[in-house]
Amino acid sequence: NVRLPFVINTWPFKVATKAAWEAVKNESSSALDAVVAGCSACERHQCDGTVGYGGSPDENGETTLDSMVMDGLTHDVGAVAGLRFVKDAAAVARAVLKYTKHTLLAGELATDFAVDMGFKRTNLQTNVSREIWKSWRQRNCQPNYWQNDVSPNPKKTCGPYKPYRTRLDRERYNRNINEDNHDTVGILVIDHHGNMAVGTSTNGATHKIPGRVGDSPIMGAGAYVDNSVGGAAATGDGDVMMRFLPSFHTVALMEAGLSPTQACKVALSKITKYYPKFSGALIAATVSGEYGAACHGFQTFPYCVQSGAAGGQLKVFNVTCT
Ligand code: SD4
Repeated sequence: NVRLPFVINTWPFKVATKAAWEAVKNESSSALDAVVAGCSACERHQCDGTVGYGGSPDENGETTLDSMVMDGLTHDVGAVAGLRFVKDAAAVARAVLKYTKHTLLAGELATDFAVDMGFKRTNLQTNVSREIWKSWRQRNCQPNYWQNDVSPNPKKTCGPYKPYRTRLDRERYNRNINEDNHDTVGILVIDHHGNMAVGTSTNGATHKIPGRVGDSPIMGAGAYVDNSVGGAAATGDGDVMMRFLPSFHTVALMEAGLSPTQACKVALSKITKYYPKFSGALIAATVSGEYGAACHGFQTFPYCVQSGAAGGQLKVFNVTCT
């Protein structure tokens, strides 16, 4: 098939496209390995500071990683959520897929698994992430956020959080997710044999409450693929998006006959009905290499495509958002 192989990914993360393309170029390589190669390249390059180590510090200043990979041929999935102290989230997600019967491992115990699998335990903080965290703390740990501490030297801590959060709190939190700190890499690959795989990798939302997991490692939300139809991947405000399983929905809509672009638009419109101010985007492709994207809440959404159909040329497209 002259259209193959095929790579599409969110945002102008060419480093991810190129790595996935290089990995899938030769006949023997698999879509799944190419997805991991693409995500791993972004993790190493800290794409936009929102993928990999040293970005999006949580309220304690720690960077944790979310990632999933899914194989469209077998329907196998591996994922990690809130992975601590390990840089290679996508490769660990693949290890979950390959070497366990489980689908999703979370937090510190996912780290233990990763270390058992030979991944290095290391600090994910950098000077940059420490600075982001420090300036956020200075801006946000106002006296009214302090604990009711009557000692002469009250401890300046943020929180503690009440079990409820007001609508206003939530809107303020959602405003933290904007065009400056939003970028999950989501990659979809079709290999020479027509097999598809998808994957995501992100360090989530900046200043998140420790323990928060986004949409990216949740199958059907962050990404989804079915070899007989196609696949999709999402980026944006994961707290909202995961409530609608937009990647699964997009694939279901393509199965019902919609084009990838139409399917992405309809899946997003389901979300905007309830959350008109949310921001997010979807990319999608059918198993025959037809592709598209849609977005809401940003001005434009760039995404990358590299395919046999275009002679292996890497192209960046820009979608205007609703
Ligand atoms: C999250 N969806 O954790 C991710 C972040 C992201 O574009 O994609 N931003 O909510």
